[in-house]
Amino acid sequence: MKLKRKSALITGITGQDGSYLAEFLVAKGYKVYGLVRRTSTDPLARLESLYFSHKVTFINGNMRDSAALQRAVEIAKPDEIYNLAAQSDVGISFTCPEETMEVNYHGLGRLLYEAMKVNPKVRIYQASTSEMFGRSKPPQSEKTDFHPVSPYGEAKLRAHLDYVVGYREKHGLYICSGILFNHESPRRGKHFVTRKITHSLAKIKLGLQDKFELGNLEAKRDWGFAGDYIEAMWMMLQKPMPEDFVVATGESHTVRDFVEEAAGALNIKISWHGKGLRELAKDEGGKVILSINKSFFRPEEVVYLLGNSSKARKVLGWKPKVKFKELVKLMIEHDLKNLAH
Ligand code: G4F
Repeated sequence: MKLKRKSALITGITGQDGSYLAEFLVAKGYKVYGLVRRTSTDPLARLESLYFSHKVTFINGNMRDSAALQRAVEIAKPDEIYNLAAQSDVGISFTCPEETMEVNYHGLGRLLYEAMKVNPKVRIYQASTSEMFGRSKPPQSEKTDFHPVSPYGEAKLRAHLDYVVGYREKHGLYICSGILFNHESPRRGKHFVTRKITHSLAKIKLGLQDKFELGNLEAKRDWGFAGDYIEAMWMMLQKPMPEDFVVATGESHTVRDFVEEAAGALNIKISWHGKGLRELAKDEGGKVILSINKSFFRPEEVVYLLGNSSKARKVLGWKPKVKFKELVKLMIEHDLKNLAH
């Protein structure tokens, strides 16, 4: 007897995680549908091979539009939904708090309402985040209290409490939160700090740029590889009962460490000079390649994130494959290769 192919709907398919997840699910034999928001720049840049091979069905729409979400779930008739669409920039959430709440919180409410009408047994993955822990003391696990400090963290926490925990307990919906710590890759947007660093340093190495600017160098993040993390999303939805999981490497580094590792991977020897807003990094010839700009600091900062993912390792059998040094190296190699063309 031929088994029915599973259908998955991915919101946020055009982003870093969405593009890796779409490739992963296509390889597993899923029928994959992706919600695509209209933008003036090419939204499918990360998905070209899937687009031209017609392996994914793209559906126009966005998280603010109930009619579009209704149409998307009616077309996809999903067995699984991965809600990755978000205003995902923490810094921007301080200047656009309403938009952040609208998309990251109310958007999930609209999606659940439409999805449950089409298939009450649908399994839903919600992209929750370590930003919800905010000021909580590290290491952070599923048992740690939430203390978000940004509008982004607050919107994601409300979505987690009202729609993930709330709908699971009150309506018996199969929905899980993946509480993912920072995850990066060559597909990361250049406004996030890791890709900003690798892309800027690769340009400096090739003589295409003189210097770049950063904000807080002392913030600590638990950085993993996005390609590893999307597998955990899928694993969560294969369990008989829905549960929430922290996904992290268990290793934390400062932004400064990331700069040093990336410079090292390019054979740029850097030295630090000065303090605070006047701090600079110079190359071995004494040229300033990095300075601090106050405008990249946030009104409130999450100082230290370090995840304890022992539950995901034990219950899902998940573990990260790419370590910090390897992650930096693969991002640097990608940027160097692309820029050299
Ligand atoms: O790369 P970031 O912008 O990532 P952030 O704020 O940690 O958020 C990312 O990870 C979250 C998971 O914890 C996701 F939920 C979220 O959607 C996003 O993917 O900043 C990392 C750190 C911050 O402490 C920031 O203040 O880098 C610091 N930083 C220093 N200079 C900078 C810069 N961040 C950015 N974006 N640009 C800078 O010039």
